[in-house]
Amino acid sequence: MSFLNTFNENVRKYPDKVALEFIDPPLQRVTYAELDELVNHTEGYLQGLGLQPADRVALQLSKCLEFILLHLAAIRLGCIILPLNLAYPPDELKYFLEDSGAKLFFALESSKEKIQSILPKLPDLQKCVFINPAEPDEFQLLITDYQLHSGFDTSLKEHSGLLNHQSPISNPSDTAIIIYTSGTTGRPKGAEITHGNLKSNLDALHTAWGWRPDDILLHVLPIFHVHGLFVALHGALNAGATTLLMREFDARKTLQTLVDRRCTVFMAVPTIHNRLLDVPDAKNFDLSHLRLITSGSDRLPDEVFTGFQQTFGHTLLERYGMTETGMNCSNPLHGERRIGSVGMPLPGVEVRIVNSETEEILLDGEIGDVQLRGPNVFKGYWRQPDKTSASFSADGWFKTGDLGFREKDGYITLCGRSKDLIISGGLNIYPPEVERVLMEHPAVNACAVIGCLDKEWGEKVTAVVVLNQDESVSGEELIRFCRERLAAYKSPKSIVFRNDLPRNAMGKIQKAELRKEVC
Ligand code: MCA
Repeated sequence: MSFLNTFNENVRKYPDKVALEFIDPPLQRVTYAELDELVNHTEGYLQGLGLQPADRVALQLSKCLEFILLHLAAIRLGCIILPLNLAYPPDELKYFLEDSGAKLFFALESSKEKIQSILPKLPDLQKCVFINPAEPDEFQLLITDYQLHSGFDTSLKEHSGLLNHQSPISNPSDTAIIIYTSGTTGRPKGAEITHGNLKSNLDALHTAWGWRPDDILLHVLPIFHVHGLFVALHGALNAGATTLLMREFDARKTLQTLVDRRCTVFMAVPTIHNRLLDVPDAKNFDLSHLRLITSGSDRLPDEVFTGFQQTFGHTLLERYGMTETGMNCSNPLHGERRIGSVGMPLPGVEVRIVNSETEEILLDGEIGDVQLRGPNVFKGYWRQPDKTSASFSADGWFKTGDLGFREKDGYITLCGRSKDLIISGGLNIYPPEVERVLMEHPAVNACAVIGCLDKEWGEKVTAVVVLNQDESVSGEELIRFCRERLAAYKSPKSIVFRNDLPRNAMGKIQKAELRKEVC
């Protein structure tokens, strides 16, 4: 049982149809049959390297064909994929590789110098392969040449027919992917997402959004997150649709491509939608042929929702998801897409709103903690049973950390978070992680990291800092200090110095108060 079974069927049904096309250099285009053949070769290459089912394979690559081939091939082999954000600096990267016990690591040739020093410190890592996506022939050579020497014969597979190509995975509870998420305490934790999670969520979205084989998706998101990888890329491959991939997001080029290539589906985060609205002649791009434009990963501001209606005549479809659960709720494809609401639970997903303290189920309209149950909910945090059980209620519901309410007609509206979390440009940032780094600076006595509302990013990471007596340090230096130790998107965009921080009687910093004063 794997989402790849549907992909395999699509290879048989639409062999000559374009599956993937990279629309910026290096330009690459592969049909379903070609993609399948390349994945076969890659699978042989990985097998030749000695990979076994359940081995972890880490990918810290840009958006490139090599990433997709390695991802699909490793999953076919029953391995566990670890997609890693390119923004992670060596310190963070070392933690992810070590914690997951990755056996094989694919990284960018351009990162070689930066990351080489951490590699010998990783006891489980057997091999690191550097990839240069600017030279696609090198990878082709790697996977084909390797097989010539390893004796793995993919042609046998091809002769046996694509139809017979079945994923070895049969257990839906097997982990397919680990994605690291930070938390309010301790180091980031790896969310184990199973084959069953992926498949059930894909099926639910396929129906809810009416995916069609003649869809053309313009894909502008990174592929190391749930949104770009599972919702967009898997969604299109599962439907037998065509995906046009833009390696780096560019607002004008996005609008131009949506028009020129007659795309039918587009998915993005609010920051990207906002940038499309900011293109000076946005109104001149006729997007009327698109059948679906979705928004997720962060709250969709009302002005972006209405701006899209006014500028493009499109009502954005807002949906709600999380790394641990995939997609939970969606506004309807047909029917009212309600401003400010994330819509209704997807088929198979149950949502309940409970009182934070008593876990008593609340009435419609009452605000409480959002909890979820369903086949989309992850298996647990990698090797962290305590954190796993803490994230579920006693009767097995996943605690999202979001606050919300249900309307009488079933629509869910989110209205805050019980977790200390900032979302910037669709990326989650946990303040304690940034605070921990700031506290390592010798001049810092106390600090609090908060998200200030921001038109571009949704929320802007802001650090409020109290310095030790007689110490001085500039905001720029503190930002630089953070950027050396944290991904740049997590590092504060501004630093505010204060003599003290507002605290309650227990000594806990009152962030709500601080937000009112500083933002
Ligand atoms: C880039 N920068 C950011 C962010 N992205 N700062 C804060 N928040 C961000 N999200 C900073 C860089 O560090 C850099 O700083 C400067 O902005 C420009 O970097 P660049 O890479 O050129 O940025 P960009 O191309 O303009 O990227 C903005 C973006 C990107 C296109 C909005 O962040 C993006 O693709 N976001 C989508 C993330 C996503 O897919 N999230 C889904 C997670 P400097 O110049 O100072 O070095 S999955 C999820 O959330 C759940 C499951 C769900 O429901 O989907």
